[in-house]
Amino acid sequence: MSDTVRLPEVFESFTEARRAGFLEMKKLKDSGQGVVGVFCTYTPVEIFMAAGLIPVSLCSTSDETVAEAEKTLPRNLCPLIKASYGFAVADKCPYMYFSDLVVGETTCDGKKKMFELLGEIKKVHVMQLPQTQNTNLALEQWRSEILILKSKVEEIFGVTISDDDLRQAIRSKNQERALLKELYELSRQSPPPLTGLEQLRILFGAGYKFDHSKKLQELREAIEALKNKAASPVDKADKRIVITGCPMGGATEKVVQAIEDSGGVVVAYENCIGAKQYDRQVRESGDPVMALAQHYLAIGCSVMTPNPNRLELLERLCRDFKADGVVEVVLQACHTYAIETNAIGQFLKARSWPFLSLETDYSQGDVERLKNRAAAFIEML
Ligand code: BJ8
Repeated sequence: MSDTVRLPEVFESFTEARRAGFLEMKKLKDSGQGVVGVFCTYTPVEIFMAAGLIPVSLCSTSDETVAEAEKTLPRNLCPLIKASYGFAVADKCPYMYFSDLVVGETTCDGKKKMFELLGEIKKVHVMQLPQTQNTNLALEQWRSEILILKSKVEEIFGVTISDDDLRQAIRSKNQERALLKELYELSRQSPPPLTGLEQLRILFGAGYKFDHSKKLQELREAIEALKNKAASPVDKADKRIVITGCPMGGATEKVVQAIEDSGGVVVAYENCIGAKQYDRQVRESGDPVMALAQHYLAIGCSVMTPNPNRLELLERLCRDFKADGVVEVVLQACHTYAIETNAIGQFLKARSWPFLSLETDYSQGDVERLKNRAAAFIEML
């Protein structure tokens, strides 16, 4: 890669954020800062921000502790769940260690049962997430769950969260969403100014920067640097791929690598590392708790039935990013995403977008198979 296409230095700090964040978090803890560990995009993190707490993602993305987890959990379980639990029992995740409270939701069956076990070693609060989106009952239930979470946080941390605190947190988080969206939307260009792997690492790293205003400033700098880049690292002829499916980062970079080693470039992530989190803003007017309830309940995850919002977002991304094809990543034993595969394939076929679904886990044992399948798919585009 020549100097003109190499990413500017500001990006290094995003790539290194998860590791560097360990030390930063230790310093924050030493100064008395409260920390809340979270697992899912449905978690209304504004509640913690409004309370002056730091939310941090606990979803582990390596297979380092899967064997440890399998002493308790079944082998035939999603690697994300096994890794998350494994890091907790093995006491190997500093973010889990530093979390004063862990918040989970009743999303998939595996996760909600894992939270019961996690509750034996950490202070855990589980939000009862409705399984459907478009009813008043579901919205009211989710709003009540957010109010329960708010009370729980106030009680545990001895704070009071006012509506104004919530409005301020909503504005701050919206700024972050807008900047991350602006950044990944630069990949609408042809060729995009960064590879899909670089985009993934920035999106992933942004979750491990705990000084919010500094993070926003760094994102602005990163966007400027990308806009001013003299040349792209991507060949204009590379096939433009939108990724959908389970959350990614860490070990699952191997899928992006396989695509980008085969003449493709990932331009957008529909999943929880990307657009699913940052595409929409929380409404800044009216009752802030209702605004949070409406925003989070509308996330298009396969744990919802039915799940039309995933299709709406996926179609929009395919059009906006001029996709040549869609690759779905399904983590092994994730039944809800695996069952949606067929409907997603039909939906895309009806719109003439080629589709490939890849099942994987956090091991490196299937790298060759992924490469072969990605290469065959891209060759056909
Ligand atoms: S909003 S995608 S982060 S639930 S853990 S469902 S992979 S079997 S992670 Fe998720 Fe929230 Fe939805 Fe996003 Fe499947 Fe594994 Fe369950 Fe998973």
